Amino acid sequence: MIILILSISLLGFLIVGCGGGSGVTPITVEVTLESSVETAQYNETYTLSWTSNGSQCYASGSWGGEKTTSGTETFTAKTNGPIGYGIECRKNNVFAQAQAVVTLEKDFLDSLDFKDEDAIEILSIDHSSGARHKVSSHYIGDFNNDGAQDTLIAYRLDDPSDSAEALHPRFFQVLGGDEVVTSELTVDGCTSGEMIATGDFNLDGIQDLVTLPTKTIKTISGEVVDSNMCYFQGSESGLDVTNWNSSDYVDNIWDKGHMAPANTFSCRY
Ligand SMILES: [Ca+2]
Ligand SMILES: [Ca+2]
Repeated sequence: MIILILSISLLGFLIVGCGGGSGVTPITVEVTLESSVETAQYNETYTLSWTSNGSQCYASGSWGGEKTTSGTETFTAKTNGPIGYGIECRKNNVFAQAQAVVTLEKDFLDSLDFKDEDAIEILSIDHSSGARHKVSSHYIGDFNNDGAQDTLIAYRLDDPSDSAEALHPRFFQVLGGDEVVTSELTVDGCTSGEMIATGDFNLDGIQDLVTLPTKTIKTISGEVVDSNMCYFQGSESGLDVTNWNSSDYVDNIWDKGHMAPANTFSCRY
């Protein structure tokens, strides 16, 4: 009997509720969100604009926080790929949402810069157009004993018009510290740029490097490289290659003094 009474009471409430709403204009909330561009290149700025008749708006997705009910906000493209922005506005308990997607495009050279900060170019390598190219190896260490990390980069080209360029890697040194110093190391005759080993070979307390001969990694075009060992001597001014001689450490050649057969490694010190 108690259950019956409660049911009747609920039914009565529902009828009153429906009847009372027929004369009230329902609240509607709208919001629009637009980007100034669909696609933005690296470091390009773009603007989001939004407007709503709601009383409060909140951002979601790649931005956040409470927003005014209409406004604009400018962004700088730093990452890569599609990036989504959402906004939700409300009045009382009625909500509306809008989204916008901007596709950011970024070259490989910019791929390490994710923040909206000034980027400093520390190395730029010019070569003939059309040549394939790659960083064949790199090594990080302290080459001048100043406590700051430095980098040696070996860079290979595959230029069909210049076989010497394809055979010999180029080397670039980046000395770290408060002021980054970049330079190309001219290592005439060096054909090894795939594997780098380190040690203090002359026992002066400063790290040295050596690129090792290899037959397993070739030039970009697939040519086997008859490679030698190329020494980079650490010094207070960075890696020093002035004393290196391409005929000192040679792989896969006849040694003049010992008549070693081909495919035998020969090292003269
Ligand atoms: Ca250093
Ligand atoms: Ca040394």
